[in-house]
Amino acid sequence: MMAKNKKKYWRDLIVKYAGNPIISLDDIPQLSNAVFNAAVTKYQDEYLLLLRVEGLEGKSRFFLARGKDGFHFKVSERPVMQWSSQEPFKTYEKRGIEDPRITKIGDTYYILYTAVSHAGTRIALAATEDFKTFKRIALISEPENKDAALFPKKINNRFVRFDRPMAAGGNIWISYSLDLLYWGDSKCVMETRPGYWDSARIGSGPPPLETDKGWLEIYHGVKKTPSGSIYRLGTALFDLKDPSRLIARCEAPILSPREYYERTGDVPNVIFGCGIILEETGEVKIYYGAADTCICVGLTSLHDLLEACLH
Ligand code: BMA
Repeated sequence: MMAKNKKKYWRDLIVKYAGNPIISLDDIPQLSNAVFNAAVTKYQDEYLLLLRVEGLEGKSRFFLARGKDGFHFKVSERPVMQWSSQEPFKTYEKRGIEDPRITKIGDTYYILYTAVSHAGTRIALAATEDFKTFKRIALISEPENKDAALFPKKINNRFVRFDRPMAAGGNIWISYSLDLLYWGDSKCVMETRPGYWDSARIGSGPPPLETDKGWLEIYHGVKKTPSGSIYRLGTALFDLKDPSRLIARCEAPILSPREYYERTGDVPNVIFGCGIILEETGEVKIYYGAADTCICVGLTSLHDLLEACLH
């Protein structure tokens, strides 16, 4: 066991909240298998998490958790979104819905999530204005695509998203749309790096943050080892006017699985971030799933994230 005061030379940029995990299976009011990969937003005077909860049968649905301080949450009694019973969603959500990301545009909170079926994974779009009624809008990709993060505003009159088609290992792409329904003009914007911690696969995390240095994206990178994959988080910066142009990318990850709850679970050694909150003070909270088993939060600042990316 490590001596209590031993300096942690391997400490990451992101500081893990001492009360992690903030949500685990015991907090879910229905018998379930795991809770992980939550989207986050602020609504009225609360933090809301849209939680991916995997049931005992193995399929995921979304519960909603509410909290006042960003660290303590109460989970809804029932799921707020299940796999759909209405076509065309019914066919493509037969194996559940996963990994939501929330983006607010105007008064609407858009939810991009992964629809899972025998046909593979597709990106799906839903929306809510009050977190009581959730309306499905469309399936917006072909298979195999997932990890979609919608930008919080239109750029040159078009909606913009990052996504991750499962080709050539798994790289991050950008696509554009006039109406959120039909997407195109797609380009590969960031690739895996041989020899690096993000050598096997990468995918976008939370919706990009607009900063004066560019669009800041927290992404996950996967490295394959003889005993399985390791999922970590990193930063990348894209041009404000042309978000397909990568300006900078971190060398080292900003968050790695090191704690027991990140190393041990249904899928070991996983940190998977779908949610980010930038506070008015410049503090950043990153919500992440740990080991596909529980939800944690990590803390840093916008300044430090940009520094890590640029230098
Ligand atoms: C990814 C997604 C995530 C999951 C991660 C680690 O491909 O399926 O939902 O957390 O793998 O298992």
